[in-house]
Amino acid sequence: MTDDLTPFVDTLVAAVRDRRATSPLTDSRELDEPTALRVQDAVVRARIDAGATLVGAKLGLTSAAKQRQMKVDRPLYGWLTDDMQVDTGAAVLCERYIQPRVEPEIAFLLGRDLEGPQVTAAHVLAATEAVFGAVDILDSRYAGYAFTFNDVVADNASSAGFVLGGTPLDPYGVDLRLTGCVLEKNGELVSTAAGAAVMGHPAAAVAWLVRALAARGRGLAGGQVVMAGGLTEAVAVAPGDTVVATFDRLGSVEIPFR
Ligand code: 0L1
Ligand code: MG
Repeated sequence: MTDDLTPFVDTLVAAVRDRRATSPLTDSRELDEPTALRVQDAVVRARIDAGATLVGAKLGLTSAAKQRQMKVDRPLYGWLTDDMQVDTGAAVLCERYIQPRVEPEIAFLLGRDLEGPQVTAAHVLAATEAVFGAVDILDSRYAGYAFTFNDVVADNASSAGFVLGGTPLDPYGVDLRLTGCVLEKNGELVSTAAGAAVMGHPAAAVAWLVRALAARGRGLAGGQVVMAGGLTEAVAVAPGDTVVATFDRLGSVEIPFR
């Protein structure tokens, strides 16, 4: 990390630590995508240096619903660490976050390494040990989720938490394009979607990630979890809310927020 990126990294690390939103990095300086990715790497490295373990990756902005909501027209990715994982049904303290939102996703547990510029959805399915219904807990470090694409890349794709459901399936035992999902908050229906909302097939989204990583000489490792991106718009949560995401055949994920 060159010295000139250190203020960016420090700003984002402090925002997470202090649970205080900051203004977009691009308010103070231009930030291109390669530089934003270097900031992302350094932010994740800081988390690992503080004791966390890298356990996977997440895609963001892979559905039209999410792209419309965030006014961004292409996908991005970030990284997951073990301290972000929450058990389904466990209460989540909102005070851990700045402005939490949730969105239902399909997650992949890789059984073996995946890398290369030609990887397709078929390769992803062949390398997958199990698929899960999941919920992504987002927490932009930028006030009001107001950011440019490169700002949110630098902010590790708003990564903050993730919950895997309790009914994993063999990826060949389910047509993920057709996997329906119902998102409810406090017993009220919020939105519905099917797996195809994510780049036509959630495994196609993971393949996109593998190809994007290959362009940087990287890949995914067996044992890692990959969240394929929000099927619906993200929903804000506050203490007292309970969110339930119910997936066809993959069970449900419930999160009581305190
Ligand atoms: O999981 C995501 O879709 C993250 C994308 C970043 C934009 C956001 O914070 O919603
Ligand atoms: Mg997400």
